[in-house]
Amino acid sequence: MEIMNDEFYMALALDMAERAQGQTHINPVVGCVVVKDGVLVGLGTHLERGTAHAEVHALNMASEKSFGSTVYVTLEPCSHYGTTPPCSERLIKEGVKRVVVACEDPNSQVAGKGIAMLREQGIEVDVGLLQERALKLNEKFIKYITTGIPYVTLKTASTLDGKIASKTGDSQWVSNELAREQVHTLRHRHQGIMVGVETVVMDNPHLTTRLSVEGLSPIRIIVDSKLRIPLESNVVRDGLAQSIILTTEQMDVSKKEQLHEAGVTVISCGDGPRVNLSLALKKLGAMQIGSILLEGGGTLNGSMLEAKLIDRILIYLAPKIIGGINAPSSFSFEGSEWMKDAVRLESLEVEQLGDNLCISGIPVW
Ligand code: AOF
Ligand code: ZN
Repeated sequence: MEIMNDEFYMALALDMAERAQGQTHINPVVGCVVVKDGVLVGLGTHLERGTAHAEVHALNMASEKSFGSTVYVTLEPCSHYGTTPPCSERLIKEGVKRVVVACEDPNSQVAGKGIAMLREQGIEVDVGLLQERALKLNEKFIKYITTGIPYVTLKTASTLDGKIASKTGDSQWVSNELAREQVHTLRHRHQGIMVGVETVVMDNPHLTTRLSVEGLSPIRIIVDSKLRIPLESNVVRDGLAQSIILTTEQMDVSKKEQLHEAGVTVISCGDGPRVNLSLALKKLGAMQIGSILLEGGGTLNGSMLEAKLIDRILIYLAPKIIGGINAPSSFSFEGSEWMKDAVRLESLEVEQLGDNLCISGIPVW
């Protein structure tokens, strides 16, 4: 049985925020719980960018019971006039007694000012409860708001010998159904999904989110330096989500026109033979794409890794060995001469999904 204490309520606020991942655009996910005289009186979650913040929903529900209450919030209440007025001001106006905050808001417009505003008014503020969980929950938001560059999660599914397809190119399926459902949840939680043109040519995927419930499909981003993409491919024709093609000045200009007519956005990233990936991420960030799920193949995964543009790596491992000297693998790049130069992952997590494993970690650059 859960013991009732501060953590009990903060965990509820975090649970609510967790369920809203993927639907707040570049905004963070935030949960808020209001407790008065030993009972829950208000609950709120930020649901969509441009609409009420978590605290506002929770305080509206608590109404006059907000006075003298304790408020649990997963992110520092804001202090700025954004789309909505500052939450700190609202908490002060309602006369709350105590505010428990899981983590500071790294947005430079807030960054401690919200907490300071509350303390100046004599409200007791405790910061840092379940902080680690709160920071992980908003890792995408934190990267994007502090750098303007999208957070990139690399996902790959391979056999135990690191292959993502057989020597004939057969890749259906490497991982099991549970793992594949988790990947669709990941798609819902990212604003963009990125693949290389080779994947489009080989598999003609839709790159949409397909779950037993409805989900949000990410913007499809295809890296294609020469505009080799077939005009009849699903990502060009299906109209199921927006598509962006990243290319170079060496692109086929007439093809660009045709893609444009099909409703696809074509962005030139440098004049080299290959797409300048760090420039590409800057441009996507400027378009308010704050998170990208990178689904390879191996060449693009390798290039993104070499360019140090990956924030998290998720590897689904199926208990299979397929072999094939030329069978494609998760990461295809020049590679290091020495084991000491390998890219290492830290903050490792391992999850078992039936007979598959998911290994997740943060690359150390
Ligand atoms: C909070 N509670 O529920 C959220 C906060 O575009 P706006 O006006 O919604 O402002 C977004 C910024 O506000 C965002 O970058 C982050 O700093 C903060 N989000 N703050 O007190 C919330 N979603
Ligand atoms: Zn706010």
